[in-house]
Amino acid sequence: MNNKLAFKTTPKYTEDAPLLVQRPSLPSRKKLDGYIDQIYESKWVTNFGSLVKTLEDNLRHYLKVPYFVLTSSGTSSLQLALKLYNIEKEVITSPFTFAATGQAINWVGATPVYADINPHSLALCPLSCEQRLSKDSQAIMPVNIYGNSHHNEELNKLATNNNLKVIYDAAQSFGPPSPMQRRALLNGDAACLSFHATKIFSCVEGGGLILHEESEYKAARAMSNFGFSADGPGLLGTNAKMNEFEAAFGLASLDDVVTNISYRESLTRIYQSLLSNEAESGLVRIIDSYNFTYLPIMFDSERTLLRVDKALKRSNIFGRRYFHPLQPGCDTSSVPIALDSSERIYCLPLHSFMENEDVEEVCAIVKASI
Ligand code: T4K
Repeated sequence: MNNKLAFKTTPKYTEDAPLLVQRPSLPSRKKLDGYIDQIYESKWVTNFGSLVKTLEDNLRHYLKVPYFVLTSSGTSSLQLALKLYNIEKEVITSPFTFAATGQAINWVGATPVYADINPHSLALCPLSCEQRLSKDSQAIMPVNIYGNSHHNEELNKLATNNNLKVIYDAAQSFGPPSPMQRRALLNGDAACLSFHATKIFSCVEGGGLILHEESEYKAARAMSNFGFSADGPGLLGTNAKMNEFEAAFGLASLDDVVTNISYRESLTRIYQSLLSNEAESGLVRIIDSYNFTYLPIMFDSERTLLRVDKALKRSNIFGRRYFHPLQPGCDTSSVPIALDSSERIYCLPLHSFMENEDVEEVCAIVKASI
């Protein structure tokens, strides 16, 4: 092979430098170092230090929510919320979600009952939830999939009419206030956010719990710290605290969230434009992600999805089947829309380290292998 040709066919991504579905957004080193210096000066590294308190306050203001508890992960936020309301029987939820949703319910000794999703929004379907109600139903846990929250008002109404708690799995819902964000975070009793490295706002690991009552805020705060409280002992606790280093990462990252979201929005627009012919002819459907954390596309069949995935992998590009398979223990025959969606949904790479040319590269392969 002549050298010119060899150069031309050198792949853009390699095994050592692949294009991944997500990459963490990293804050400025200078800003982060400033916060780390504060930790070294205070010699206070965990157990509600000043950076955790500052980040908790800043996030409460940023999100415009009444009460906010910073936690160690999205999963621990879900567990705390379930424990806070003494949920130990049935929780109706979506089977089309990350493993943590069903696991948190099982972990507190309750039972997830899976309802189907809406084919357009891919979120929990209120009618299907209603059909799953039983004498043991205690809560509904809608999942704000890709940050979206289309049916939350109806779900909240259903819960109120049936005396159920509503705990949002809002792990994917971080973003500045907007109608979609308000619906995602504020309609129910509690909403649980994740600040994992792959989220639009990250503390490396971390999460948050949004509540509406001061008494619940105090209880959840105490429960996140072994149940210790100024009002005396009595609550069953765990260790779900964030530490000062994670809070430093969060504080240094918070200013960049809006820039990150708009950068990802610009990449999303390029994806939409390059795949518009395929979308118009029904070969793919590009699903909205309100805060541009994900780039989910639905193929016409699982066969197409697998063919595209294989072609991308050959070029060291790694999308992900968020979310496939459905939650373990789910009777898939009772949730046909979730099953069908999960077989055809695929998230293409989308993160702050990508350039326009990366999107062009991905789309060229998708178009060629559809
Ligand atoms: N509920 C829902 C609906 C959720 O989506 C999640 C989390 C939760 C609850 C629970 O929240 P947390 O307890 O996690 O706070 C990732 C995340 O770990 C997980 O937080 C997230 N959902 C889920 C959707 O995505 P995996 O198993 O896909 O992660 P992993 O390690 O394969 O990483 C994904 C991509 O990011 C890979 O391409 C590698 C890349 N990556 C990852 C890390 C950690 C990096 O480039 N750098 C990194 O540091 O779950």
